[in-house]
Amino acid sequence: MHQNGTMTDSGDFDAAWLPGTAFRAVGARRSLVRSGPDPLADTVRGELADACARFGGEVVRDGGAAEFLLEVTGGSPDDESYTLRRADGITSLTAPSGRGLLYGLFHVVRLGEGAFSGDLAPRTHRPALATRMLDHWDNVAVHPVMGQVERGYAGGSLFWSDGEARGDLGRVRAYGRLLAACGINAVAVNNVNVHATEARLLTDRIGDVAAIAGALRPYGIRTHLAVSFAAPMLLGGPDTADPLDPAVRDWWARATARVYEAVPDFGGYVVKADSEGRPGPFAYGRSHADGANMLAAALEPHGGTVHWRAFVYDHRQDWRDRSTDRARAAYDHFTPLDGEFADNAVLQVKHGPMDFQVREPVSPLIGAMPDTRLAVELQVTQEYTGQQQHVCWLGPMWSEVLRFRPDGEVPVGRLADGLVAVSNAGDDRFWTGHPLAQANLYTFGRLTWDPAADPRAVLDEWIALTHPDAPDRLAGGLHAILDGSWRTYEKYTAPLGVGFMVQPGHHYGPGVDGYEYSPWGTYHFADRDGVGVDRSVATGTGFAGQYAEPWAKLYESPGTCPDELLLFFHHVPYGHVLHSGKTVIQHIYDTHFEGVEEAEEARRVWAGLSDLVEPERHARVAERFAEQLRGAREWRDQINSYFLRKSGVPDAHGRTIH
Ligand code: GCV
Repeated sequence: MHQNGTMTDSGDFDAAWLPGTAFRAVGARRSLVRSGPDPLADTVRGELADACARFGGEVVRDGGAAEFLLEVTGGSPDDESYTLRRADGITSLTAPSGRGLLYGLFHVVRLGEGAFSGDLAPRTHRPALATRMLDHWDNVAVHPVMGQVERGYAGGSLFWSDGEARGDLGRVRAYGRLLAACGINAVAVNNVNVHATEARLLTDRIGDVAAIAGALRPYGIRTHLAVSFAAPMLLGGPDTADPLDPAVRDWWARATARVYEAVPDFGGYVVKADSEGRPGPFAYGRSHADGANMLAAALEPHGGTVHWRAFVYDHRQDWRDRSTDRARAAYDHFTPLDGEFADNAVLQVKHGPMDFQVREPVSPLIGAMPDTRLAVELQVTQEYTGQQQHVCWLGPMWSEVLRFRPDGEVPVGRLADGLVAVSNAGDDRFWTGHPLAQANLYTFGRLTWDPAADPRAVLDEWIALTHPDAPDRLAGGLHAILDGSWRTYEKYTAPLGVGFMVQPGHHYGPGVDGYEYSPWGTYHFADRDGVGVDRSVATGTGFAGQYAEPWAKLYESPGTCPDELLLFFHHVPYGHVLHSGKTVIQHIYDTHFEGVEEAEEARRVWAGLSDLVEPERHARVAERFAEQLRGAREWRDQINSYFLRKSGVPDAHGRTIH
C-alpha cells in the first residue's frame, strides 16, 4: 500500500474509486444484514464481509449486537431508494429492495467515519432518473477501421476480444461494482453500429450476453443489446425488415422471447437506424415510430425497453447546399412523431444537435416531444475532447446540459427518463487510459443519480474515494488540474462553438478544413471575411427557430447569442466584437495562447504531486501530459495560423504565430 492508500488492490487492474481503504469505516464495525432471499442483499453481505476481513469488524447473525444495521424492508424489487439514519449509536440503512440496500452501502462508504458519529436524521435517497445507462461501442470482432472498440481510448473491450467473449468475467464483475458505486444500473454491451458478428449476439451467441449479464447482475445492472434493424434478414429470417410485415414482427417476437429465456432480466434493445448508413424503416417507407414500436411490441411482454436513437441525418451532404443543416435533422425527423411511440420505447437524443463537440447548444429536440419518453445521450469516451490523451473533465459541461431549461422552466435533468453515455472504459489497467479520465466515468454516474448535483462536489467525492487519506495538497492539485480542464481544452481547439476542425476519420488533432467540403454536414465556412454557420431564421438555415423561447430569440441575433456559441449560430466578420469586448479574431488568438499556458500549468501541478501519487499512476499521467502539451501547441499553431492567413489581421499583442 502506498502511503496515500491509492495503490491498486488487485495485481491486474486499478481499484479506481473503490480501493479497499475506502471501506475502512464500514469494515471496522459489527454489521447485521436482515433480508429475505435477495441476491443483491447477498452482494451487500459479501461486500461487508470483505471489508470486515480487512479492517477487523464482523458481520453478525440476527440477534447479535451491531452498530451498523442494514435491512431490506420489502416492496418493489425495482425500488432503488434507501433511507439512512443514525441514533443511539446505531447507523441504520433500510431499503425496500436489495438494490436500494446496495446503493445505500456505497453511500455509507462515501461518508466514511461520518456515517458512524453523532446522529443522522432519517433521510431517504432515490435516483432522479430510472435509467442510468452506459453504452459500449464495443465490437465483438475487430473491425478493420474502428478496431475492437469504436472510439475507444482505453485498450480493448471489457467484454470481447478478437471475435470471442472474454473468459475473464472477474473484470466485468469489478466493472459492475464500480458502476453500481456511482449509480449506473444498465449497460449495453455492443456497438450501435452492429456489424455481422455482433448481429448474432441476438440469436446463436446470446449465451455470451447471458454470461456478461450474470457478472453484472449482482451489482444491480441490467444488460442491454444493440441490434441491427435488418436482423431478420441477416439472421435467416424473412427477406425484409419492414416493421409492418407480420412475418418480420413475428420473427422479432420469437427472437426476443429466446433472449429472455437466456437473460430473464434483459433490459432491452438499443437501435441506430437510418443513421450513417445503418438500415432502418425508411427503406420501407415506414416511420421511425413504426420501427421502434415493432421492437417495443416484441419486448413488451417481457418488461423490456427499446432505446431508439434520434441521431438521424443526411451524411451525404453537399457543402455548396447551404439550406441543408445537419443540426436541424433530428428535430425535423422526430417532432412530427411525438405521441406515436409506444410506452416502452425511449427516444435517445444526443445532448447537442451535432455530435459531442466540446461546445454545442443543447439539442432543441430535448423538450420538444412532451409525449415521448426521452433519454439524453452524453459521451464519456473523449472522441472529440482529447481521446483520453488530454485531461478534460466533462462534469461542468454535462451539468450545464442537465441544468438547461428548454422551456425556460423545467431543466433537462428533470425532463428525461434516462441518461445514457458512451463509456470510456476498456481493458486498460487504469480502466480509462488516462487515469484522470476515471473522474469522467464517476461523474457521469453520479449525475445520472442526481442531475442537479454540483459537479465540483462530485469531483470531491471522486478524489476522496480514489485517494483516501489524501492530504489537502493532493486534493487541491487535482482540483487545479481538473476543474477548468474542459474550458482549457475548448480554448485551444475549435473556437466559439464552431465545432469539428479535427482530422477526419480518427478525429484526433487539428484539421481546420478536415471536414470542410466533406459530405458529413460539419462546416465552419471560414473565408477571408468571416467564419461561422448562419443558423438564424432571418437569413440562415432556420435552426435557431427550433428552440422554444427564451432561447429562439436569444440565439437568433449575434447581438444576444452567448459568445461561446456565436459561431454555431452565426457567420460573422473577424472584426465582430464579442460581449467580452474582444474581436472574434483576437479572441481566437488569445484563447489559443491561454489554452496552451493553462495546459502547461496543469502539467506543472501534476509534476509537483509526484510524492503523493503512486509511481505507476503518476508516470502514466505524466506521459499523457507530454502528449497533451504537444497536441495543444499543434492546435494553437494550426488554428492561429489558419485564421491569420485567412483574415490577414495580425495579433494585437504581436506574438509569433507559427
Ligand atoms: C458509433 C459519431 C462517431 C461514430 C458513432 C456515431 C454515433 O459519428 O464518430 O463513431 O458511431 O457518432 O453516435 O452513432
